[in-house]
Amino acid sequence: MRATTSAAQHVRRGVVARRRNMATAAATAQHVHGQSGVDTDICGVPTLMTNSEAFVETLRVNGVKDVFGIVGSAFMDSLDLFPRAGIRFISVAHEQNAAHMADGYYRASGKTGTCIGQNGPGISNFVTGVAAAYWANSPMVVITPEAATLTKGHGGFQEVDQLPMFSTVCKEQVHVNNGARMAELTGLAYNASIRELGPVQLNIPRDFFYGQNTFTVPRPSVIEPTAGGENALQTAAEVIRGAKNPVIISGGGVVQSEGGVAAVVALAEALGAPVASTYLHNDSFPHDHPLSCGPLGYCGSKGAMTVVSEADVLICVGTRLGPFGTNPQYGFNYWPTDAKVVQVEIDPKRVGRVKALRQDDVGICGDAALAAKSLVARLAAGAEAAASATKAERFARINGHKTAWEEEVQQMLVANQAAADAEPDKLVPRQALRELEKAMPEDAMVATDIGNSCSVSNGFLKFKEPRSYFAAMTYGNCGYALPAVMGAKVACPDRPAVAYVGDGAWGMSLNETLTCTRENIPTTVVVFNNRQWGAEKKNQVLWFGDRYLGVQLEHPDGGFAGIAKAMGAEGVQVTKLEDVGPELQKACAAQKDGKTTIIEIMTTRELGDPFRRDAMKLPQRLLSKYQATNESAESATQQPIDLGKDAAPDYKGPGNWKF
Ligand SMILES: Cc1ncc(C[n+]2csc(CCOP(=O)(O)OP(=O)(O)O)c2C)c(N)n1
Ligand SMILES: [Mg+2]
Repeated sequence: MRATTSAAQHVRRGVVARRRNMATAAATAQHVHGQSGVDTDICGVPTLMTNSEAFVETLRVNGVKDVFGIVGSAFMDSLDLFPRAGIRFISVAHEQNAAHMADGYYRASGKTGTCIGQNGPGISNFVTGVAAAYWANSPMVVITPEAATLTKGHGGFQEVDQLPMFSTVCKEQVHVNNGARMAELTGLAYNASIRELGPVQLNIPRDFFYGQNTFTVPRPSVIEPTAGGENALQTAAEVIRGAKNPVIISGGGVVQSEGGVAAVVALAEALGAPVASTYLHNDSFPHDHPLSCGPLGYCGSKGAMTVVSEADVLICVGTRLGPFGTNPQYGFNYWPTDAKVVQVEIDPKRVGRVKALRQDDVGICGDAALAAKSLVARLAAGAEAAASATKAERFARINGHKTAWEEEVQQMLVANQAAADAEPDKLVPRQALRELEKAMPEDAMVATDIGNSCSVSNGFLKFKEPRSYFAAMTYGNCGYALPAVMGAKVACPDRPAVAYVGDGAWGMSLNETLTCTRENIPTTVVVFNNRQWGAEKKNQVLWFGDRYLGVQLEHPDGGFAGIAKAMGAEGVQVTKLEDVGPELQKACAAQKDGKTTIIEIMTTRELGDPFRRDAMKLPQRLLSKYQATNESAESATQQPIDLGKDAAPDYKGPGNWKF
């Protein structure tokens, strides 16, 4: 009885305080980033609530509309409130994919993604997805209900230490050490995700979802980004002013920052500077802009690499200059060692970290859009840039490099015609990729997986708008693309969502086809079926004497198209080049009717360049029993020995060793 009375008093006090606070709420609403339209009346008002109510209300005022996960008793008391708080719970097939969905959700919308799961196994299942988001710099809150405080350490049901496993893949870890701090610490996690641009863990012992306290839900607070230090910006502007051949490299930070692409376009046009995109950030500059050169890095544009190789000043905006965007490609060490580098990077830990900055280089710790705008203003304020006089001549040279590369790509499309002729019912991967490129709807969001066909697609995916391309970034895990683009589709339901996946990797995510149909997340998946774990087989082709081990795949009759149909989606097997484009367009149009389609493209076993040439060596063994595995040269053909033929055996035991 007494408890009830005091609860009522608290509630009454809460109401009075809330009224008093309304004027303040309106005045500071503009500081709330990305959650326009969210009713934040409750913020700052001490209110008696259950711990679950405090948790859910804090999610709500942080603009959370969608949460990905798998149901579990640990957080059921809060889950029960989601619908009334306007939060959709998207029930998935595997928690790893819930994390990828939260990642894709952010990458498409700019809004922090959220995932939740059951303590123990549900949470350890998150790890791969969170690591991928960490390397994609995607803000998300990973909510990890934990074993109860009074039993933790007893080795009870579903118990695992949940903080160490995320310690290096989250930017910040927030542990709720008392139920009364539920609102404070939940709010802190959302603020941190945006500030740190990455995943933040919110670890909540499951008993803390119960109980009641007077909570003050914090108002979301976001630190305003800045262009960078005054000295660094001015020094950079002078370096750029003196450049004869400036080249811009536009990275993921440009996609992430508000107005980033427009600011880089303005900088490029002011200087007549060509723009290359960093590795797998093909949406960081409009491909149809005359100064666009295409992507750097693995399977990227040699035209862009040639342009970069000729620069005297490289203006690298919104990038940590990771190795896969600067290492040699196509045997071409294109990074100009004597060019001056200006690097704009928002994370102070990553300025000059991967590519060291030298004496004449300039590191700017700032927001990509604001820094680019500041550079444009500083250039306009002083003497004319040296590059202004040579705009036309440089433009002609850039165009020459771009055209030369396009001609080379055209040649590569037919490089293995003999093998293609030997398998007339199979498509050459690059030819299929070109058809897909031509048919891709302009506003599509495309996610790509890890594998050979997906990597080659880097050269065949072009975008006009940012937040359109979600490749599995440097974490490089197979199984990324479908769930990532599903998250993007939830955030942007009116845009076509397309995933490119290899047949091996598809085995890791095809279970989410069930989620697409059940949760009405219409998506199109293009599966490149080459009957092999191709990217890894390429290593065995080049350096291991075509001894195939663990790389050959077989699939059931009816293939993945059949499996898709059994899961309630549309499924189609494509064996003719002329069907590729129309099938993609049909599937994207069908998304408007709520349909998910798996397009299985039957390709030859042809393989593109290897991923890790930088890390591989020809084997030289020491023990006599292994001498037969020594190799002295790369494969002369560079292609699998079963290209255009029946599958070569997987050499798993002495019975079918090659020698
Ligand atoms: C989770 C995970 N496991 C293993 C790997 C190693 N790996 C990289 S590419 C690849 C082969 C991918 O094969 P597939 O999806 O069929 O595409 P393909 O290369 O044949 O085009 C593998 C196994 C990885 N990157 N991620
Ligand atoms: Mg494959």
